[in-house]
Amino acid sequence: MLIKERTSILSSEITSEAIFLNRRKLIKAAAGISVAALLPASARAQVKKYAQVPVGPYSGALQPTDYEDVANYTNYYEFSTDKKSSTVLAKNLQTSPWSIAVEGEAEKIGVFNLEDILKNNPLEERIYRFRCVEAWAMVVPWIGFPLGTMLKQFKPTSKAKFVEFTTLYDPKVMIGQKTNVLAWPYVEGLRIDEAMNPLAFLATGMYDETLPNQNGAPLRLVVPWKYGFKSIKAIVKIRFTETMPATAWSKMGPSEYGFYANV
Ligand SMILES: Nc1nc2c(c(=O)[nH]1)N[C@H]1C(S)=C(S)[C@@H](COP(=O)(O)O)O[C@H]1N2
Ligand SMILES: [Mo]
Repeated sequence: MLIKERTSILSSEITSEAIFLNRRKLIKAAAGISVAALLPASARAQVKKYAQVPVGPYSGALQPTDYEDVANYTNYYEFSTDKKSSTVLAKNLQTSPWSIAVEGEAEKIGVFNLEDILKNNPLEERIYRFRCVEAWAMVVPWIGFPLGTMLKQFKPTSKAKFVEFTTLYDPKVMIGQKTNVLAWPYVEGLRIDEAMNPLAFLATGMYDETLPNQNGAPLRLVVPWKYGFKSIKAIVKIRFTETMPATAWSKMGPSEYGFYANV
């Protein structure tokens, strides 16, 4: 598989790249200046919540990709297989209030409000080079919290060998679910030790902003050593299992998208 890494800065990116780095400096200096004014228009339009979040311990010293590229070239088959269409189509998704069902091999199961989960999981920033879309590695400053820390709060039993994640099923809004490009709802999974790896991350934001809907709001997985398809968006269910979950992509193409496919 061809991998195109965007390590060189394109001329079109220089402005926002400079703005981004400048913005970090401003944040670090806690200068009380309106940093929102420096953001690209699309980012400015979003709720600004996360400006004071500390950089996490596993971040790389990497040049972030242009925000516009990360937000406007996505894979979200619930809306469209076209990488540029989900930006508009996903605007109709209601991401608040949001609850997550926790099921299976754990002591603390039930339905939890995302807000309550966030109270127990302080946000940090992780700058990952991430296989966002096949053949395209982007460097994204994610905002969120480690997956493993959250999973432990549900006290998985010794039978919990895997974790299965499920995306919302709502074909009225997620119009791509009216087609059969994938088996809906989208399901992904990790072996429990992969899930507990400190790099595995749950994102609620990126570039100091609330996560755009097309990138998986309100909660999406980021597994930087796996192909993009593992990083499931709009999670509504987490299930601890003894057996390997049947995932949407492994049903579609088991040889190409196997459960353990690494980058
Ligand atoms: N629910 C859901 N999650 C998903 C997908 C999807 O179609 N639906 N696509 C996956 C694929 S194939 C990739 S490459 C990444 C892309 O993440 P990005 O769009 O934020 O770059 O999301 C993954 N998560
Ligand atoms: Mo992908």
